Amino acid sequence: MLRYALFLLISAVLYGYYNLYHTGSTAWKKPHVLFITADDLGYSDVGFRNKEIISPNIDGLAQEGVILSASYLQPFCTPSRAAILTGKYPYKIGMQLPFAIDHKACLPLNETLLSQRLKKAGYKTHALGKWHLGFCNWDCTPTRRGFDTFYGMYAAYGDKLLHINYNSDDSEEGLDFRDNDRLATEVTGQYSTDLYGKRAVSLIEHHNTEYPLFMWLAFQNVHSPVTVPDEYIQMYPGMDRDKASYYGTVTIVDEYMGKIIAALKKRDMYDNSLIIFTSDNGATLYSIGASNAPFRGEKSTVWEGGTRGVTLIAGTKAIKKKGYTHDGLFHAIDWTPTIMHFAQQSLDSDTMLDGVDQYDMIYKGDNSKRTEFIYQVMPDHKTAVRVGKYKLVMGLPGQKFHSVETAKERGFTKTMLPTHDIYTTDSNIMLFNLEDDPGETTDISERHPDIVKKLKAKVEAARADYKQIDLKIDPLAAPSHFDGSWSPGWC
Ligand SMILES: [Ca+2]
Repeated sequence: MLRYALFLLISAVLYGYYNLYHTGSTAWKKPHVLFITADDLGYSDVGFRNKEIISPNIDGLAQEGVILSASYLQPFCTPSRAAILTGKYPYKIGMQLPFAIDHKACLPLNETLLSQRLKKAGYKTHALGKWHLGFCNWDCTPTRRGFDTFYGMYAAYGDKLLHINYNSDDSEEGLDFRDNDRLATEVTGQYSTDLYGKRAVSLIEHHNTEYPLFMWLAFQNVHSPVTVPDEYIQMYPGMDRDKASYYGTVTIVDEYMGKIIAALKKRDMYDNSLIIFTSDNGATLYSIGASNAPFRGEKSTVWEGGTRGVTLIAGTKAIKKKGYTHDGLFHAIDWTPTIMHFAQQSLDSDTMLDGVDQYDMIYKGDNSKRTEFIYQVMPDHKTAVRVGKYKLVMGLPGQKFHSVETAKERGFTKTMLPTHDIYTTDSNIMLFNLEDDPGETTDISERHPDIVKKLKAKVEAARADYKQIDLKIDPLAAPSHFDGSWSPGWC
């Protein structure tokens, strides 16, 4: 009897604790959410996968958090960002293709972004780094899309010191860097990762801890051009300079990860933070040293190497089971519902998202709720779907950025290419068993016509929903219309 009473007492205490912890009672504050992306970072381009790379802070986070080994993104920057921030498949909202700087295009304004949802939930919201979701109209820009502040560039890439970018025909150049809406001419000559990292630390130092923080920090590194201050190249003595430069672009990001963690600790915010670190697509193998091993392919392709990301998530209080690798399926579109759950917010009942709430997967290591997903859908090529262990690829998996011969000329060795040549034939349909063959070496479509038929039906259903917003280059975007800068106001 006494034992039963004790059991009841413990149960009551645990239940109370659970409620306190999870149901948004005033005693449990909403976690700060830091969503940090490294642009074009390859699956193996972190220290915990490649011992040559110096990234102790990222490795430390991975060690104390959860590594998601089957975290999928999109083959390019724009659709990945759209997927994360909307919780919807980019092919359904016209966002499957990357934006050029002078494309008259914008992430559709009728979509509600994660930043808008979190702001409504009481978060202070900040966007730093690369936006790349359109800026032709002020309404497209981050400070009109749920972010209290913005510090960074509107377009895809640019010189990391001068912050200038060129229009599509290379006829004009202009500064692309804003501090909120203001053109930030004072940043010229300062390296972008330093700028973003320092601003991130400053925002944490000045954050009013009465409120939860949402920081969207999209580093420009390790995207090309592969430039980095010399001291980071010197950290890899004796190494080929191109390779050391690439590794250096990772190491400087890691250094700021350390500074951000230190700043959170100093403000007593760390234990109540959820830190997500992820790539946005696979590495481009043009960068010497970049690797998506053990996967095939690269950025822009629907091979695993183009779509499977380095992803980890850490949180002292927010995550119960940690210090391990979860191999369940996770997709970029799952972040919105998952983060909203961590933020103790229910989504409006009329919110139709493609993403699933993976809170239990992240929080306590449950199985993934996801058993299938669409990699990407295009009308006639670069299309793939995964159901369980099977992946069906339809059409050419990706465009050719360069030939194998060019790769060799640029010093690629066979080992730098992820176990196979990065290209394939133009076979229309390929089927892979990713459990037995994660490197996608062997097409088994002829052996399994029934599985091909089932997966093909899923692709066809998805293709029926495919739409793409018109990507038209508009000469009105040119910097000569805006005092030499890239600026909103031309659509
Ligand atoms: Ca990218």
